[in-house]
Amino acid sequence: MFGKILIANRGEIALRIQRACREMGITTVVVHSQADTDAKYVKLADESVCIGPAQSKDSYLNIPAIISAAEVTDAEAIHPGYGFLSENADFAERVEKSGFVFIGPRPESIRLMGDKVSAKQAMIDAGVPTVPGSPGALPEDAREIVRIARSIGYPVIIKAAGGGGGRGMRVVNTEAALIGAVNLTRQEAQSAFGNPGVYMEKFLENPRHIEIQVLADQYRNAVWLGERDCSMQRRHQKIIEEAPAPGIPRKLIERIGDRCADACRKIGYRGAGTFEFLFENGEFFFIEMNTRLQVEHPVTEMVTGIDLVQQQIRVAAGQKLAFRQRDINLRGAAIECRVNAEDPYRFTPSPGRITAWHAPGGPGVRVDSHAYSGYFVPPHYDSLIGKLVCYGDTRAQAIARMSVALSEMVVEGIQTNIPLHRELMVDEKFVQGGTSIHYLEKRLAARLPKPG
Ligand code: MV4
Repeated sequence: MFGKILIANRGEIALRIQRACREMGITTVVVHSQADTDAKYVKLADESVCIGPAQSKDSYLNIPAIISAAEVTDAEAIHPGYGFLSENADFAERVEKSGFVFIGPRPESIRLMGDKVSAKQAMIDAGVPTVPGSPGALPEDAREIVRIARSIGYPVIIKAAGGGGGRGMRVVNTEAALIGAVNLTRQEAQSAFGNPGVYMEKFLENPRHIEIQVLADQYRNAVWLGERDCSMQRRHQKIIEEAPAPGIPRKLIERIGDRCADACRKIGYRGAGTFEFLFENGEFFFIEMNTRLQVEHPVTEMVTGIDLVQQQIRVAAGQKLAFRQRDINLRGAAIECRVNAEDPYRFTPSPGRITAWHAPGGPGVRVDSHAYSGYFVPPHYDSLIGKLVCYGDTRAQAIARMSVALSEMVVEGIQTNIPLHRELMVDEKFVQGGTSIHYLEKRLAARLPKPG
């Protein structure tokens, strides 16, 4: 096992990784920007290294500075967390070429999944169901593109091979609009991702977003750890996630989970990963695979009892998975509310000093946050300041615990989206479960503006 790990991230996930390391007796080095120097989680680490100014490109995305920090502190491995460099295959490669272990998949796996066309082909080859669409990237020839769209049937969606997470996509409803849309998406893809490749899929109008968590070691052992429903989102930003996904028959989930674990074995995947699916009319359709730890990993931890960060570290150190699929028991229900420093009505960021912070507690309540009374939320990064995660024997109990937790929680000095979460915990459709990816935006549009 490693003696020392460098954490190449910030905020709640830097603290989450630090906790996992301490529990395992591993020393931690945290790298930080000038904006994060005084944060308590930075002081709490065994060592810290300032790697540059506040702007992410000069610090958390500064590959040479991070590798130098690992060299001067004698770290053995680097955990990238989520966001920043976590899905950068070149970073993973440079980490390994410099003699450190990258706590994540092999660079080739990151690259395979980073190109959404090759990712989809890999899933087709592995027997994972995908959205009906073009065989690979679209050709240049306009007549050929028209023919493909006719065979799929309108509406279709054009997606950039280099995109993902909602970037670089365009819905097309009619043949008249097709070629213009393809050309525009190509141009945007070229300038945003340096890759003009685009592909076409049937556009699913009202799906849910369901994802499967997987974990694999380097010896082709792979398991799936249940699903998460991440349909409650706004502009591709998830705000509530839960496990299990309400109302989906276990048999269907088990079938898709087994396909995902098979796919991991087939491609020689190592580490934690997430298969993203759209779920509509009782069917799963693969869209993308994320090759990192995700923000919402705690809901999976709560229903499986498995510490995903510790497992990532173990498999990165070359250990074999200590359990098989039959050892994994999914129990109860868990819900996560992302607490963001933002205006709960206009969604504009609300950085600044937190003057009062009271975190809730009690049975089945977990708070993953680096915030505290007196903490300054810097304006340079993501607005996530914490995650409130509640577990119950049933979904109803998890919701009840979340409602109580939200009622106890106090954050003063900045605005947060806690009022929105309080509303959603008593929302009839949320309580019923199974809403689509469009539900939150529709509900927000119908919401009365803040009084005053
Ligand atoms: C789709 C889709 C409908 N049909 N693909 C958006 C994020 C990216 N991961 C894929 N996305 C979508 N792909 C087909 N064929 C609808 C979306 C989509 C979406 C997906 C998941 C969660 C939220 C979403 C919000 C809008 C659109």
